[in-house]
Formats: sequence, C-alpha cells, structure tokens
Amino acid sequence: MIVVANREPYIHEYVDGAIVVKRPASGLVTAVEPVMRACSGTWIAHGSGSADRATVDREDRVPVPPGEDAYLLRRIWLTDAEEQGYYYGFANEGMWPLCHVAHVRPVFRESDWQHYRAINQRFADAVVREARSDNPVILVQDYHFALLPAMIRERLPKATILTFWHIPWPNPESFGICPWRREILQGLLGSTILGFHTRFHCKNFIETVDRYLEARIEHEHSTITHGDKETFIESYPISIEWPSPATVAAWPSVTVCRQQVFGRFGLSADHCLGLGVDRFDYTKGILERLHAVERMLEKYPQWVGRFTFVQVAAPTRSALEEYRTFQQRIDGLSKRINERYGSGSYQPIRLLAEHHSHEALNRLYRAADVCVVTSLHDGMNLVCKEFVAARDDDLGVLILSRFAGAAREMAEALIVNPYHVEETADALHRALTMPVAEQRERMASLRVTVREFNVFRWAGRMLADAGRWRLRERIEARVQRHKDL
Ligand code: GDG
Repeated sequence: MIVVANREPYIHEYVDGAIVVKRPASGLVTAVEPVMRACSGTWIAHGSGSADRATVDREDRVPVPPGEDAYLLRRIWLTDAEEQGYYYGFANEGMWPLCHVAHVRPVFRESDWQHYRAINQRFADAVVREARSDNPVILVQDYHFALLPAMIRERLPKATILTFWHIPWPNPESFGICPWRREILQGLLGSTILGFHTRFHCKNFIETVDRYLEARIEHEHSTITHGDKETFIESYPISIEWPSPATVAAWPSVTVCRQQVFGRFGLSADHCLGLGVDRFDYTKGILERLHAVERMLEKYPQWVGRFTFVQVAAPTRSALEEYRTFQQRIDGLSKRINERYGSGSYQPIRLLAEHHSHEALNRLYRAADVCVVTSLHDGMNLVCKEFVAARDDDLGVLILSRFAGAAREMAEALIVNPYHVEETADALHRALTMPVAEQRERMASLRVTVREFNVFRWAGRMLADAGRWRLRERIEARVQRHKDL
C-alpha cells in the first residue's frame, strides 16, 4: 500500500545539536498512521524537518516508527519557493478557506497554482517509482493533492486510487469562485473511490461536478463517470485508534493526572477545569470559545475563581499573515479576560501556545471536567474522540460544535452553535453542573461509539470497497477478452 500525504508522520529535527523525532499536530497523521503501522507499505510525504535529510538512505527513505520499522517513509524535498506556492499559497490560502467557508477570504495566485501543479506531478512521479506492480493500491490524502489522482491514473491506469478529502466540501456556489475548479474536479475524478467524512460533503461534491463538468452521475450508486472513467463517491467517517488494554494500563490514573495538572496550574482540588486542544487555526472557533468562557463568568459569577480554561494551541502555518494575526487576537483576548476576571494567582484563561507531547495531551484530557470543541467548520474533528477515549472513568462532559463532522456521530455531547456565544456559555455552565450519573450515561454511550467506529473501521470499509471494485474490474476485463476472441 502506498499513502501520499503532505505531512510526514515522523519529523526529524535538530535540537541542541542532537536529532529528535517529533510527531506533528495533525488529525490526518493521528488517523492514518495506525493504519499504516498495521498494513505496512510506503508513506510518501514532504520532508519538512531540519534533520530529515540526515536520516534518510540514498533513496530518501527511512523506516518508521523509529525502533519498530513497520513501514517506509519516503521523503520528497521542496524548495522554499515551492513550499510557499504549493503548501502555504494554493493549499492553505486557497483551498483551506475555500472549503471551510469560515469567512476568511481565499486567495488564488497564478504562481501558487503553478507550484501546486508541479508538486502534485513530483509526488505522482514518486508514486510511480515506489509502485511495485502495475495495479497498486494508493491512498491519496487531502486537499494538497487534488490533481494527483488523475496524474497517477495517466501513468498507472490499473491502479486502485483511494482519495480521502479530510476537510469539508462546500456547495457549488462557494466552490465556483476557484479559478481552477474544473482542473481540480477532473484531477479528483482520476480516483477509483473518493471519500469524504459525511454524506453531506459527498452530496456537495456531486452537485459541484454536476454544475461545472460534463459527467454522468448515477445518484443511486453514487458514481460519477467522466470521460470513460467511473469514480465511486462515498462517506467514510474517520476516527482514532482505540487505545488497547495494555496502553490504558500504562496510563497514570485519573486521580494522578488531575493532581499533576492541577498542581501545574496551582488549582485547588475543588476547582473546575475546562480544556480546548487545537492546532492554532481560525477554523477551530477558539475566539468564539473564549468569548463563551467570558460570557459564562459574567452570567454565572459563581464560577469566577473556581473555573479555569486551558487552551492548548499547537503552532501551525505561522508563516501566513492570516494565522499570525489570528494568533495575536487570541493572545490579546486571553489577556483581556484574565485582566477582567483574574486576581492574585488566578487566571481564568491559560493559553498554552506550544506543541505538546501525546502523553501531556492525554494527561490534560484525563484531568478535565469539560472538553470544548467549537469548530466553525470541521471535516470531522478528532480531539473530541481522543477526549472520549481517554476517559475510562466515564466522567467528563464534551461540548461539541454542530459544524464538526463528529457531531453526526456523537449526539450525547452537548451540541452547540459556536457562533452563538450565549448558547455555548450556557452549555459550559450546564456541563460544570451536570450530575455524575448523567455524565456517566453520556460518556459511556460516546465511548461505545468511538470504540466501535474506530479508525480501522474507516480504513477497513474503504479497502473492502476497493476490493469489490478491483474484483469487478477483473471480471469486466475477462468478459471483454472473451468478447474480443
Ligand atoms: C484534519 C481535518 C479531521 C493538537 N495539538 C497537538 C496535537 N494535536 C493533535 C490532536 C489531534 C490532531 O492534532 C488534530 O486533529 P483534528 O481532527 O482536530 O484537526 P486537523 O488537524 O485540522 O485535521 C479534521 C482530520 O483531518 C482527520 O481527517 O478530523 O476535520 O481538519 O489528533 O491531538 N498533537 C501533538 N501535540 C500538540 O500540541 N502531538
């Protein structure tokens, strides 16, 4: 199996002259990495770490995870100008805001598009070189590679190409402002299967193709035929790896986690802790969340001095002006709320704008009374699933945005509209006063859902569908051969 993703699952960095391995803050990596560990194969990605070149062999490959060597990581090198155009420019200033419709205007530059096309071609060439047969199974990941499926199809016509789009797909009007909408749709239709998190995103995609391309759409079978190529459009809600009993046994108890976290922030045992964990991104609704915390302290003053909100905000895309401005706004808002409601050592908002280890995040999940996910728009969102997986004590309350794909599966959370500050503030108060019995009932049910619909179910369904398509194609080829005789 070959996975193509922009982000690599393991980044080698120089720190004080020594090489350290870092796991990036990325929902895609969280979900796809366990699947690769189980299936083996090659993961092709941009080599972005300062020590990445020092750790690969002559073919730019390195076995990972370090010490386990379950699969190969093949690194692709980009110049600063290419990274600027393809990654920061077209992917993150164009496609990301275009698909999230979070009221940040997409930017489309001709030069970014040229880089995007060239880098997609470079990855396609690498796929062809890595393929060990003429019909490999290739998993193309995300909005960085919209052109890749058709480019691979041209060189490996028999390949099974499974493309998964990790972010939302907007309606045809919103998508229509992209100057290269036809090229992007044609690129994606090189896939055998094109997957989204929800039916709603599939429907938006099909309607977009209907609006801008000449194609035959079979709604009943959810297929699109463009030229002589048929693509199956399906929803595959992504998830996380459910922690094994051995993993859970190695975790510090909830009591110990709480003591450690409360000790770190100087909180008394009867204090209540709220938690947000995100990449520091404007789509995640961090601003709206902090406004809701402020409103809760205003509306329910009994929480002043008794409630602290910890926001982990892992640095991301800080090279972009939009992100730097956003991060400054959050910083300013946190300070203002702390000035308004803090006193002595009490600070209601603790903004931790740095990368955390998995262990540190897990400790926070286990220590929190409430986890708040208020994305303005999110393909799925895995933080809510990680919080649930971390709570083997069946306690803690999840507040979840209705605009995250996860809201469709996690109905036992307190579902909110993050744009409605009053509603989120009330949900916070409700979460903090929720009886233990109700917490247990909701959390136990959420845990059943996430355990059952874990990431292996996601990958398994997609690969099973791919298997059916391969079989069908083989049968059709055989029938054709007989006809030709
Ligand atoms: C995209 C889609 C979809 C966060 N801070 C740190 C850290 N994280 C980890 C979290 C979680 C991941 O990053 C974030 O996942 P999300 O799903 O919330 O979001 P995106 O990165 O935007 O992912 C999203 C996902 O793809 C999968 O399809 O759900 O909708 O936007 O795992 O724990 N990880 C580490 N340090 C941090 O400081 N190590």
